[in-house]
Amino acid sequence: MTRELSALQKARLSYQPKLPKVLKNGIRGLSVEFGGPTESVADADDIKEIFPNSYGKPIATFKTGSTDISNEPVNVGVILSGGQAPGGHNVIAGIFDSLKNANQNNRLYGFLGGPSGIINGKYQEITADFLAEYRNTGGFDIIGSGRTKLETEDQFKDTWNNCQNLNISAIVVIGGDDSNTNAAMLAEYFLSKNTGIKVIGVPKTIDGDLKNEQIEISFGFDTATKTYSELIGNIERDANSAKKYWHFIKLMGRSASHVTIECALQTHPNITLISEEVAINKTSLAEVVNYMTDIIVKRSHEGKNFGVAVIPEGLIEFIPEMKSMISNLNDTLALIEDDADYVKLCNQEDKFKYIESKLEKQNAEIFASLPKSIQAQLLADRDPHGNVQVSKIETEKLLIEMIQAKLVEMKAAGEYKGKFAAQPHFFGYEGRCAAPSNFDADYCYSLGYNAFALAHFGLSGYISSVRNLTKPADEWIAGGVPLTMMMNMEKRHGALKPVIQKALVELDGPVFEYLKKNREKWALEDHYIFTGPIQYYGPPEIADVTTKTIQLERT
Ligand code: FBP
Repeated sequence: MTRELSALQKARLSYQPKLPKVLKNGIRGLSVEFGGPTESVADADDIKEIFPNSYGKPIATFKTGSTDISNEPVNVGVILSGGQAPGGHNVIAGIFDSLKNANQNNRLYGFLGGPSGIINGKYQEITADFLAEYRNTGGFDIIGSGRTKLETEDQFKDTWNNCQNLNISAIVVIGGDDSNTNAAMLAEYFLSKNTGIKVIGVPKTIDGDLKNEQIEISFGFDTATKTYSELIGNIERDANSAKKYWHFIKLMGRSASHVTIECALQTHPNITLISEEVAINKTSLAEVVNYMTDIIVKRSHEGKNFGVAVIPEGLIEFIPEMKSMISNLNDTLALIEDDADYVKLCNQEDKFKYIESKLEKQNAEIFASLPKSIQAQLLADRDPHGNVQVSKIETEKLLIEMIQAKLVEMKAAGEYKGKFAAQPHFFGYEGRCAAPSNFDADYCYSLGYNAFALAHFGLSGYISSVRNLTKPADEWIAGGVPLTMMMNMEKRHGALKPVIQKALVELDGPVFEYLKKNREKWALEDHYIFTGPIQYYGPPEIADVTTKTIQLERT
């Protein structure tokens, strides 16, 4: 079946992504340099014990050189894992071009539906023709994705069997922090069994929280934040035209507020909440409401009964009393999962009451004070990695409800005379499958190309690293970072587990500093910026420019 394509879609298929100069001659033109041994970001003793074979490996950097390639073809497997992020197809295109450049007989197999595909042995061979219609496109539909956690001996054995069946010598896991934790576990297992199968991770997530000195940005963050910023700008213009609504926009980003802060820097909304700031200041929910209400009232004194507020989706987990309640809730849910008294309850109300009765007193009171809808959202299933699904919690509506109630009180006390009409929004899924910006198209292709190079040099338990990203692609630096370097121990499903540490917004960093310096001005005066849609063609300062975050952090 031939698909109908728009003119832009057709043009994007033939876009040739840029590569760092060092990778341009393929694997043959490379040599690798190593740094010293590395340590995990925290909990070194535990991580070392869990990863005896892969712990402490050095950082690898590719240099121009030369290397031999045997005539023996190699087979590589790839999985897309976790939430969609723009550019995933280009990572696969990069791996494919890199391995075919090394040897036309090399093969690439895509496992279907995420990590479960590699356990169940469901795959699709990626051929040039098959790949052609996915180049530079958004989405993960080429092979699908999933959130299965790889952790049991049986899963590892099945994975090994399936790799042997296809004679696979390297697996590339394209994923976020949890998926790269899977990659680290799998790499350790393969090393412990002397399988010779290498595992390489690729840093994906629109959340932007998989980063460190060597991983400057996770792919998809650039395109997703540009997409949301376009929408926020459109809403700002609508708010400023109609002058009758407050728009409360929740933005994706499960824990960290990188998406929110980047969009704020791009669009200058009137209110920007940053979860990390709320956590450090131990701001209560009531204080968050007071802060927002204060701005709403001040604007109304100037006749402005409208505005735009951006809210990170992870906020609820960073408000201290909510955090403690959610953690108590997580432990309780893990405990009562098989509790016969709980399981037999059919009525939602009875279930809520039962759970409430198991919580510590203070947490039970907080839980009980929340609207029923929010209670139900807090109790929704955790994802396979034990995370609360914050995308399902309507924090924006909770805040609207609480602010509304406060304004009613203030009106009665004669402290507020304005009108408050609010529109809730949630931008998340709108941006995760957008056609990758030039930056993400180039970055992803390079990450994929580089991932095969790392496997070729025999490295395993590494994440593909392409950095120096504020410079033109030619000057990008390619190499690999050991996954154990990024790990620490965290509580999941009620037990301590090794996981990749999320990078949160640094409150003493230049990005937050910029927001802090400007947010008062943006609150009362209107400094809205209308970024417009992503541009794929045109002058580089419009079409190739990347995020404000990386520019502030790296220049
Ligand atoms: P990843 O960490 O896997 O990239 O996913 C992040 C994310 O996009 C979050 O921003 C969001 O909270 C979550 O996925 C939504 O998950 P789902 O796709 O399962 O609804």
